[in-house]
Amino acid sequence: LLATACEREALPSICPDVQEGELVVTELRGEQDGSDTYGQWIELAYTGAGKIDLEGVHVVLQPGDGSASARLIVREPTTIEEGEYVVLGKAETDAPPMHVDYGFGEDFSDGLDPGGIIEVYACDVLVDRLVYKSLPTLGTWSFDGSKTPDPDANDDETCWCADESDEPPPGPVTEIGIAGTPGLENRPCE
Ligand SMILES: [Ca+2]
Repeated sequence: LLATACEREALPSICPDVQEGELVVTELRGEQDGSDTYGQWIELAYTGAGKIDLEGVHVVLQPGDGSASARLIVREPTTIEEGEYVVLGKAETDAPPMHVDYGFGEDFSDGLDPGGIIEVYACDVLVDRLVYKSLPTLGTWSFDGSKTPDPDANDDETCWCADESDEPPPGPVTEIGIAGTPGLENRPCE
């Protein structure tokens, strides 16, 4: 068998209509210490107008140690409306948990690197790029919720903080761990 036999093919024909800066990385949840079922995820805010479908969006994960990058692809229709957030989670595509909008576990089963670079592409448009240095192992790395999600402001590390709040997301509690705010506006940094 070829080493690449298990890799799924890209979807080059789908170019989502997303321009530079219209999707902004707002929150990251990496590997946790202790009991956790929320899992790892990447939250994006949509800063454009109307409603878009993210199918075909590629997210490239470049580890900070310079090792090989990974690529995950949104392979199913995943809509997001103006001012909303979408959560791409390391979960099964067919059965993501409630707080995950799209599960990328079939593309990428490793964990998020503790430090690295995340690039969001719509075909050859680099929509957003984030460099992060050290994900918290309790809760999430969170863009300051007192600021409007912005592709330039999120380049400024001082606009980020760890969200370690033990307040669960609204609704029935079905998961264990320090959740952060998946799919919701972030908490303000203090
Ligand atoms: Ca959030």
